[in-house]
Amino acid sequence: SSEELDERIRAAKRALDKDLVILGHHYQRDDVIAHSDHRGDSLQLARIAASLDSARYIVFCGVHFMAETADILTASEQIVILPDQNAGCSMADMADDQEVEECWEMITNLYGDSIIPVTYVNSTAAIKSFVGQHGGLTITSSNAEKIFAYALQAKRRILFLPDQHLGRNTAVKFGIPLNEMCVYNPQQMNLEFPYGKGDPRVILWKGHCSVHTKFEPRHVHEVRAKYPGIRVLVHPECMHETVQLADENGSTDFIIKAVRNAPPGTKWAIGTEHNLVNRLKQEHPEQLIVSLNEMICPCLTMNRIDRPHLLWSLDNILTGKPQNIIMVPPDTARWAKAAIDRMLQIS
Ligand code: CIZ
Ligand code: SF4
Repeated sequence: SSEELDERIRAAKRALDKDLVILGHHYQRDDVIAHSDHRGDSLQLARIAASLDSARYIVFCGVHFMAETADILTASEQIVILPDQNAGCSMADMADDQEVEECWEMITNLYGDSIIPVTYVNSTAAIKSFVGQHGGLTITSSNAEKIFAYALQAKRRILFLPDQHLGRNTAVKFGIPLNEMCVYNPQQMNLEFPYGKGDPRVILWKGHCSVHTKFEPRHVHEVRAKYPGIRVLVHPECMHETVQLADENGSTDFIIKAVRNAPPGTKWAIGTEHNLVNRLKQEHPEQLIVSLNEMICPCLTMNRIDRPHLLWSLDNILTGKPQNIIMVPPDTARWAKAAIDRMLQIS
């Protein structure tokens, strides 16, 4: 039964005691978050992972690239476990290292050494490593503006991986015109100029989040018609046109704080992952909170992590046979860490 499952997870946690830390991303199911020792967004969890020097086992309830980052930032004797190996991220999987090599060759032929590569943390360790090797750095949605400012000072152009929307929305905040952004299409191996052809300052990889792109401009119009005075709050992984119409946009942490700091009676339509919107709804009954798109599903890969997988992971540790260990090869990890460390120093 459900109570039995919770009790078995609690018992396993007690048995492992200080040897275990469970990290939970804000997009996880409520019943998994209930068992996490720390919850956070990807930047917060990366920082927490880096500070955990005593825990031998880190069970990461989130997606694959986040567990890779935790492995990169923790000591070599610490073991990072992802309860379901199939919990990937469709956005991260939209850029593979071979394709990025091809892109880099093409754009450096066109624009010489005027380009700095920047990758969203939602990318594989191999992509972070490529970026680290080419003098670039990682970025999260909560430090995007600081990192962009740094990158634009370092070079004339940015190659932004793998989320075109976060890249475009951040570049707009810097006053870069839409026609000075192009999109690299890895299937066609060419540059597209969806908003007209200027001299590109930002080359956006043609990737997207399958969850956040489901919030469309029409949803903003519909929700405003239905709830007069409602504030629309979205994540910058949403399309530019949606972000432009919203009242506010920002990272997971920004969204949580905006709600936490709002007075009772505030009305919000939130455009981000379903589990997080639902949790905010439960935690703030004094406000009216709706999803910007009520038809949306949770992030399917985040949702793969459930209590049976969590318990299975803990039981495997207890029997001395940990499974689903995430181990980034040392060479990849070294360069990926260089890209992450540059970001952590700046943000
Ligand atoms: O996976 C995502 O979409 C996000 C926003 C992760 C994070 O924690 O920044
Ligand atoms: Fe990836 Fe989007 Fe899911 Fe985040 S919400 S893990 S970016 S697919």
